[in-house]
Amino acid sequence: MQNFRVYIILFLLFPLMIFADDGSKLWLRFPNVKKGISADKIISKGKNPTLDIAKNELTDLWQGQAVELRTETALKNLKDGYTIKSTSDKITISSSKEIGLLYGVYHILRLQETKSNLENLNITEKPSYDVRILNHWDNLDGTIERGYAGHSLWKWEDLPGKISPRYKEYARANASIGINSVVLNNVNASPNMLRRDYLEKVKILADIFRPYGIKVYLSVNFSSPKVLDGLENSDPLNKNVQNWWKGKASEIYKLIPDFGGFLVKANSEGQPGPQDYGRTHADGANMMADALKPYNGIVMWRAFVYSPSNEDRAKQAYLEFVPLDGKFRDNVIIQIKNGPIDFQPREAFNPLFGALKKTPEMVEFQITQEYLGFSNHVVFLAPLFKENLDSDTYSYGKGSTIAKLTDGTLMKNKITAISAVANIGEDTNWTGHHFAQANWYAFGRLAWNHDLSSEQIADEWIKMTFTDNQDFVKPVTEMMLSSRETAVDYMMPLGLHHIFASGHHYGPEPWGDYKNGRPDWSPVYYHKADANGVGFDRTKTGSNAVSLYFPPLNETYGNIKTTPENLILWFHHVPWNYKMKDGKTLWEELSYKYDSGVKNVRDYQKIWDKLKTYVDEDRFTFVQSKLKIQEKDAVWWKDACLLYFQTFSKMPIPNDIEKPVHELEDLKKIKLNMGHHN
Ligand code: GCW
Repeated sequence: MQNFRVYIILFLLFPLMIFADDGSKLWLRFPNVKKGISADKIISKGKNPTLDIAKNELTDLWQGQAVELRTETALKNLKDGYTIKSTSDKITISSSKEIGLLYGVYHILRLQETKSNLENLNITEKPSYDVRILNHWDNLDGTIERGYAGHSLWKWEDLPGKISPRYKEYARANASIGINSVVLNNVNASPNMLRRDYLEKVKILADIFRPYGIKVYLSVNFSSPKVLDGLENSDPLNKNVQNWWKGKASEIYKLIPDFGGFLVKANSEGQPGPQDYGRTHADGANMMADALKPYNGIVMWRAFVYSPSNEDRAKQAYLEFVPLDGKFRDNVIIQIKNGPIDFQPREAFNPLFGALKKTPEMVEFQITQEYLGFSNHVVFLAPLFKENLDSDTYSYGKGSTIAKLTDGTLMKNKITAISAVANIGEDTNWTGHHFAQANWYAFGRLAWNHDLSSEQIADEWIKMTFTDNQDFVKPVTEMMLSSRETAVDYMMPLGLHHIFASGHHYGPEPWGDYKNGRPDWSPVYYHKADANGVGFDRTKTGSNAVSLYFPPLNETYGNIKTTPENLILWFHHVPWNYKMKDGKTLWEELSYKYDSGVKNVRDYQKIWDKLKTYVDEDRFTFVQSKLKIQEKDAVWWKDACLLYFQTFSKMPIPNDIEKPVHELEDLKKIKLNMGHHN
C-alpha cells in the first residue's frame, strides 16, 4: 500500500519532471532530440580534439543527413569561418581550421533547432572580429564585481586538482556562439593572479577551453613586479621591471603556449599605472607588449580613465589618449567603453572612436546589468550593442561606423577585437535571469557577425531557449526588442545619465550629492537640475565635449534643435518649458517617458502571463516573479525622478499619467545594503 502511494505520487509528478527546466542548458536544450546520427554518417579525416567535439555533437544531436567535415587550406581568408553546402544526401562543412568545422556544426544545429530550411544550403561565414572576448570581473576570492548570478564559476581553491564540470559546459556554450577568448579575472586585478600557483590553475582552465577554440587572457595589476617580487618600483622604464615582465611572460607561455595576453586597467579608479612614475599609458602598454611580442600575445589597454578634475568626465579618455596616437606597439589595442561615461542605459558614443588613426581600437560592452536592474530586469541588450556599432563617427567621412572602424574595414588593423563584461556566475541558470542569457548569446552572435539584426538574434534565441511556436515567439520578440528602450524610459530618458544610487548602482538617487566624496560620482554632477532646467551643457557654452566629435556631429550635437531628443539632456541644459518636437514641454515629455516605461513593464507582465502554456512551470514562475520586481522598480524610478525633478521645475505632473504612489522623503531614506565603493 505504502509503495503504491509512492508510485501514484511519482506518476503524477512525472510530467513536471520532464518539463521542468532550470535554465542550465541555456540555448543548447534540444528538447526533442534523443540521439543524433550514427558515427558512420560522418565523413572526416584526421584526429583532433576539436574535431572530436564536432563529431560528438553530431552523433548526440544532429537529426539530418550525413555530414562531411573537411579542412581546406584554400579557405584561409575566412579565418575561423566556414562554408556549408548541402545536397539531398549530404551536408559538407569546410574550413581551414578545425574550430571552423565546430562552428559550422553549431550553425547547422541552430538551423535544426530554429526549424530553418535545410535544403540547398550554400553558406559562407567569416567572423567580423578576430578576438571575440568575454571579460570576467571575477575576483580570486570567488566574488564577482558587478556580478548578479552568484559566485564565480572559477573555483580557485579547488584548482588545479579538482575540476568542475561547468568549465567544459561554459566553453561549449561560448563555442556555440563563436566566442573564442576569455579574460578570467577582474580588471581591478589582484597581483596574485600572476603568482606561480595561480598560473598553474589558469593552465588547467586553458587546457579545458582549448579544444573549444578558446584562448585565455588575464587582467594584470600594474604594480605586480613590486608587490609580488619586491622590486624597487614598477616603473615601465626601469630595466628590472621590464625584465620582470619578460620573465613572467616566458613563465606563462611555458605553461600555456597559446596564452592570449593581458587586459589592463591602469591609473583608473585608484588602480596603479605608469603615471605613478610620470610615464604615459603608451610607456606602460609598450613595456607589456614587448614582453608578450615573442609569443604573439597582445595587450588590451583600457581607455576607461578619468579623475576628479574640472574637466568633464566625458572628455577625459579622449584628451588622455589622442596625444598618444602612433606611440603604441603594434600588438596593443585600446579597449574603449561604448560610451564616454560608464555603461549607462543610453550614452552618446565615445568620441575616442575614430579619433585614433594609428592605433587599433576595440569596443567594451557590459553584458552584466550593473546599470540596468541587475539580474532582476528583462533588458535585451542587442539593440544597445547595435546602436553603438552602427553609430557613424564620420572619422573617415560618412559611413565610418564604429563597426567598420573596429573590424578592420576602414583601418587595416592587425588586431581586430570586441569585448564585453560577462554576466555569468555559478547560478544554475548561469546569468541570474533566464532572459539575461539572451545578452550573453547576443554578444557572441554580434561579435561573430555585427550585421545581424537584433530581431534575428532574439528570434534564434527564443526558439532555441523556449519554443518555436509563433504564438510565443512573436510577443516575446516584441517584449525583448522594446525592453531596452523601456528601461531607458523608466530610468533615464532623454539623455539623463548616472542618477543611480551610489555604490551599488541599483535604483534611483537623483538627489545624490557627495560633497565629501568624488563629485564625479554624484548624480547632481550629471543632471545639473536647477530652477531653469535640467541636463549637462556639453556645448561651447559648457564643457564643449561636442567639439571632440567629427563634423558634422559637433554641429549636430552642439545645436539643441538638431540633437536627437533621446540625447538632448546629455548635450544640453534644457529649460523646463522648452518645446519638444511633439509640442510638449520638456517637463511634460519627461513625465510621459517615465510613465510609458512603467506601462510597458506592466504590458510585459500581461504578455508573459498569457504564455503560461508554452513554458515549463519553473521558468514561467521565475520570470513572472522577476517581472513583478521590475514593475515595482520602474514605479520607484518614476516616482523618485519625477518628484525630485519637480522640486526644480515646480510644474504639475500631467493629469493623465498615474500619480506617484511614494513620498519623495521616504524614497530618499531607502538605503540598500549592497556594498561597493562608487
Ligand atoms: O562601471 C564601473 C564599475 C566598476 C568597474 C569600473 C571599470 C571594474 O562601477 O565596478 O570596475 O567601471 O570598468 O573599471
